[in-house]
Amino acid sequence: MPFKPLQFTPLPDNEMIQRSSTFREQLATRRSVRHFSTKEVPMEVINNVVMTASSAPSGANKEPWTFVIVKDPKIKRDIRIAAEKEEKAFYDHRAPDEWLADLEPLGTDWHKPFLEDAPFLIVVFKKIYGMEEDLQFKHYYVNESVGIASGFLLAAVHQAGLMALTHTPSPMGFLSKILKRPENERAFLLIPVGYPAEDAEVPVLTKKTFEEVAEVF
Ligand code: IYR
Repeated sequence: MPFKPLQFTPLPDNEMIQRSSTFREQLATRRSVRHFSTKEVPMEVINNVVMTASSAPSGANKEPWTFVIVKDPKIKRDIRIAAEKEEKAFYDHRAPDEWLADLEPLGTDWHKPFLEDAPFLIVVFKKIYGMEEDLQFKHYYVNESVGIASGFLLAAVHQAGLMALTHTPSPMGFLSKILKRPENERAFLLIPVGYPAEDAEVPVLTKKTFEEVAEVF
């Protein structure tokens, strides 16, 4: 593998502090929404946010992910029907009481209209191993890698001025079938992207403080 000089311009402390603070404030306004508008979003934005995600670091740079972008209303409908079937079972009997109690403040239930309303669903698949032609090769730190890429994706969607939801219907096997994924791929997250509905509301949540989430030695 050839190497090249790193392009790097150091910033003065005051500018670093200013930029990190501005970014913190911008990202702190990100919210998950569950009520999407059907308003169209340009495909180019989706292309950009997916390529931001795909710029993430990954184990041995294997980029063990596929972002399946769904805009076809018929496929979105199939996904909604299959997801709601699993979610109904989850809310009706699969979920332990403690889990349901933890979800109570979020106001979620098995109805998932956002799977049809949002103009785009980005389904993130992790590749548990690589496959080229018929040859299999190893991937490393797949969950970490795909988690980081998904974080980049959420930040990029927010930066673009749009909303996303990290949705995890459980189990997610139906997504492999509907989206015809190969044997080496497993659904990781289902992320509707779009504008919020005009009457969208979000729960009042608090975030932990620096002292609660960090330790300094
Ligand atoms: N998958 C369900 C339940 C759910 C689970 C967690 I953890 C959440 O933070 C939110 C919802 C659903 O999407 O409703």
